[in-house]
Parts: sequence; structure tokens; C-alpha cells
Amino acid sequence: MEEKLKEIVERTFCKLESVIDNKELAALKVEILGKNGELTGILRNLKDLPADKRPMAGKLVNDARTRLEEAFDKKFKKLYEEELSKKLDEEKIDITIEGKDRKKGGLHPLTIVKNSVIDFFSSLGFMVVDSPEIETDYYNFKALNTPDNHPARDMQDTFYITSNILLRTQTSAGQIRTMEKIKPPIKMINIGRVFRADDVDATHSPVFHQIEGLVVDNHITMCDLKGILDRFARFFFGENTKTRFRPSYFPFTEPSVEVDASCPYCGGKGCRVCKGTGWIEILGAGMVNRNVLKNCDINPDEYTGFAFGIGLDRITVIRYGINDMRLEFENDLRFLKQFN
Ligand code: 2U9
Repeated sequence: MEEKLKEIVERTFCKLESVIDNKELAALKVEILGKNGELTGILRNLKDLPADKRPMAGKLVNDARTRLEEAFDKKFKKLYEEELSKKLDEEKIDITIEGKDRKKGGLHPLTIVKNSVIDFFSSLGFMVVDSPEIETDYYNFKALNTPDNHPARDMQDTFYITSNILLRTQTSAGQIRTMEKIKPPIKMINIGRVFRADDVDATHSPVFHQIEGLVVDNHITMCDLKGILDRFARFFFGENTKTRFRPSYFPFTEPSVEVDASCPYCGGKGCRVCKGTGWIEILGAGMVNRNVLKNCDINPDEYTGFAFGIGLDRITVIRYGINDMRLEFENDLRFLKQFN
């Protein structure tokens, strides 16, 4: 029996040398030490030996079992470590490999200008409101003192959805809606898309953008209007910019003005951009018409206000010297890249 044990141990040690993975190792362990394994079989046969030989034989079998178990454990650890280091080698990240060139996006010029206008007016305490692009005739025209026969209501200018519902032609309805909800003091701007039935060319588009502002409080005068809009022109076109206010007409303001800024390209001397005049028109404005305040249940004898409207596309085109408004809508990367 001793010989047999020696042979099993040596054979198993030999086989262990050539085992290459845990599956093979487990199979070999079952073959030798399992319930029906070779060594277990010898242990089971001990009962057939004479009683005085059993203790010695039992010790020999147990010693062999201990040695084999230790050898299996050692092999298991060795295989595990080999497997782990192979896995770590395969998963190694080569930080010297050149990265993928991800293109960085940037803001559209209209968004850059919109954000800077918002920064300016919010720093002066104006709140920013938003209002619907689909409006009723009342909010877009009637409440703004635009009479039924006014040319702005013409089918040629306005996209009507029904006889009463339309795509807003100006953002002003947002100011009416605000004045219905909150009473003075009001200091607000409203920025958004507006729609007019224009043909597309270098200076016209059926969709464009407006920034409108409204201030209503006690004792608001033309002087407040001039002060704020002059500061805006200097903020947007540069500190040395001069402004001039020309009389004009809008149904929703009385008196009304159009505001020119000294040409940011020639400083007022006259150049190609300002067509030799030294001035560029930047916005329209005026004191809120008494009828408009009345329509919103605000007493025009107690409160006065001023309002202004700026074409966002127009001031963007002036600021960046863009010669064709269509570029703003085409999303051509060669154009957009120049702003970032
Ligand atoms: C209320 C009262 C008055 C807004 C105003 C203008 C003058 C104006 C144009 C600028 C370029 C339109 O985009 S544009 O073509 N706007 O000239 N807008 S006063 O007046 C208001 C608005 C709301 C309640």
C-alpha cells in the first residue's frame, strides 16, 4: 500500500506540472481526492487491514492526502496569478496613443449677441420674459393701438393662421401680457422670433429676431429713454459711440423716435458701411401710447413708460460686418466657425 500511495503522489505531482487551467485542475482533484477518487478508495479499504496495521496505514494515507491538497492549493494560486497578470497585461491602456480630435461646438452669432444684450439689460434690473410665437389679433395688433385698417395688418405682411390667429409680427404682445399680469413698476425685455411675409434676400427674411424693452413707472420721461438707449449703444458698439434721435411714427408709441448710432467702422466720418452718412440706424423707440396703457388697465395719468424695439439680426450683421443675412440661417460651418 505504501508503494501504491507513493506512486499516486508522484503521478499526481507529475500531472500537476502540465495542468494549464483551473478546469483541468478541478478534474484532476476529483480524480484523486474526490468522493470516488483513487486516494479516497485506499482510505475506504483500510477497514480490511488487520487492526494493528490500521493506525500506521491511516497516517500514511492522511499524510499523502495533506501533501496532495497542499500541492493542489499551490497550483491553484499559481494559475490564478498567471491568469490575473495576463488579464492586466491585455487591459493595459496606452496613454501615448493619439486621442480622437473632437470638434468643439460654439455659439451662433445671434446667440452671442442675444446673450450680451440680456447681460446689459439684466445688469440694469430688467427682467427677461418670453411669450408665444402664435398670437391672437388682439395681442399682436389691437392692444397695441394698431387700428383695423393699418397697413401692418395686411395679408402681405402678416402670416395669418385663421382670421384671428397669426404668427406674431413683433414681440410686443409679451409686454401686453406682462402688463395684464403685473402692475408698475415694470422693467422688462422680451427676445424672440418674429414672422413677416417677406421674400428672402440679403437684407430680408420671413423669420427674424427682435429684442423689445418696456419700462413703466411714475415719472418716466423721454430723458430715461434717451439715457438707457445711449448707454446701450455705447455698450454694444463701443464707448465712443454717439447717438441721435430722429422723430418717427409707430402706433404703439407717442412720441416715437428712430435711433442712429455713429458708424462703428468709420467713427462717424462716413464710409461704405454707413453709405457715407456717418450714422447707422439701430432701433426704434418711443413713449408708450396712452391707449396701450389703458388697454392694460394702467392709468396713463398716473404712469408713463417708454418702449424700444431692436432688430437682433440687424445689430448682429452690423457688429460682425456680415454682408448677407441668409448666412445666419444656413448653418454653414465655414461661416459659424468664424465666431468661436
Ligand atoms: C408695448 C408698447 C410699445 C416697441 C417698439 C419699435 C419702436 C421699433 C422695430 C425695430 C426693428 C421693429 O425689428 S424691427 O423691425 N421696432 O421700431 N418697437 S417702439 O414698442 C412697444 C412695444 C410694446 C406694450
